[in-house]
Amino acid sequence: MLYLDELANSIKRIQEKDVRVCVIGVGTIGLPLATFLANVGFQVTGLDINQKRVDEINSAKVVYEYTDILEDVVLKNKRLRATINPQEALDKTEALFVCVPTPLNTKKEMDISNLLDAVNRISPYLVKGMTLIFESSVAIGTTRKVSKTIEDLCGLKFGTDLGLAYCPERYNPTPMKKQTPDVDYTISAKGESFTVDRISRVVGGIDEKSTKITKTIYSQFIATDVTELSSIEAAEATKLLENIFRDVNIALVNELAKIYPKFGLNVFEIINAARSKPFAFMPHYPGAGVGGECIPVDTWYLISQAEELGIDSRIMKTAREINDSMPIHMLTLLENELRKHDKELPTAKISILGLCYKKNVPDIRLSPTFTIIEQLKEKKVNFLVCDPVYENVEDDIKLTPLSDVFKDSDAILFMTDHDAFSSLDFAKIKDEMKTPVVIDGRNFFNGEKLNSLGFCYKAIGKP
Ligand code: SAJ
Repeated sequence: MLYLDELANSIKRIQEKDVRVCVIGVGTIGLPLATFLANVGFQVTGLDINQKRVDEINSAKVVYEYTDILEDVVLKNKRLRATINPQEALDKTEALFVCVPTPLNTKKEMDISNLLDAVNRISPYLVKGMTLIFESSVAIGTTRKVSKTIEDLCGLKFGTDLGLAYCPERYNPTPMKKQTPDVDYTISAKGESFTVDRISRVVGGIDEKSTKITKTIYSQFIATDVTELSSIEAAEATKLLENIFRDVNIALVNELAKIYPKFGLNVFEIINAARSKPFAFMPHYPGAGVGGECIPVDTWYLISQAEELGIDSRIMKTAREINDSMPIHMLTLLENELRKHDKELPTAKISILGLCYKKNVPDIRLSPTFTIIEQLKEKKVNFLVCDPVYENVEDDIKLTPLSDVFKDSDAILFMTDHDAFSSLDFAKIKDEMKTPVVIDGRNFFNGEKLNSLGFCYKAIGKP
């Protein structure tokens, strides 16, 4: 088995793809990983608790950015199969990847119930020689803590019987088919798109052997680097830094977006000017809020840990506060504009464009739009939500088609900069609306053009 074999032999077998692997949790993070592992030749089993998801995978009917590769590995060469049965999934398996969600609980603490559930399901089937690799974002020290639970459950020891490593996911949620280059990254990446195989990774193991085995596996499908770190904790901390760095820098420009317009300055002009500096500046953009299961979550992991250490992490807390305030800032801009038309919010009808937390990505987790909806419901405001990118109907949010969302509306609240909103016929929309107010939360529209059409255009970060 991989971890107990001579390292050179294990590396050789990995390079020959003569190792069965299992990905536990084939959701947003796990399925792309399973797809790329199978695509380079590994026999892969995806283990999930959701039978519907398993069926979608086994019929390659999952709509996501790698559907074409999924069809190959599931239907053509049959190297990827999903199941809800842990015994079946771990049979003859030597490397296990754990990619289950680690959201926040209501007290903004890390919730590892999915991790513990996965651990309980697989522990009876763990055998000596297996290597476990965790990808889920976690607070520092969590992987080692969970490994102790596994040892108690299966009676085997990491670093003796089992290999253990942490290789944080760096999944870049991307739309189905790339319509526009990753604007954020254009400076350094020249419009390159960051697919799973083009995103370098870091890995930290319980020992050098675990690190080397893990690095070798990822290197089979990652075209760029896989950096070895000194410990599991170093890898956990790296992931947190990456996302907290983004959260704090977005908070900075969100704060500037409340200040600069008071000087009659457009913050986007300023950011793009600063961006012309060839070093030491990475552009981030203000907007209607920070959503998704990553950026607004990972920062709280470290805030809670710092608190336990008696350290008051003021920058991180303030960043969370500022980014969480942006939907409210949108509403303030809206109320001010409506008042210019002798309208008060409670009597207005609002058209919200965008439920997804990010451009062109069908994902509504922790979307800033939910804060808007909560506030409007509290104020008993009549509103409609439109999002052409999001299809799920299960949610209690009724989506209105683009063709009907503007009728008798008093204002458009623009929350998500989907490409699907880029060819709106504003001349026609103005005729449908009662009060032509537009609040742009994503620097998406040309304000002068809208004003020339008789709209009252107001945007985050602009005077
Ligand atoms: N946002 C801004 N201004 C910006 C960039 C983003 O307001 O300049 C907002 C977005 O609109 C969105 C939120 O922040 O609501 C998060 O978007 P994102 O693109 O920053 O992040 P995610 O959650 O889609 O993916 C992030 C990425 N992390 C980093 O870029 C450091 C991704 O690489 C990670 O793999 C992912 O988190 C994760 O899984 O951790």
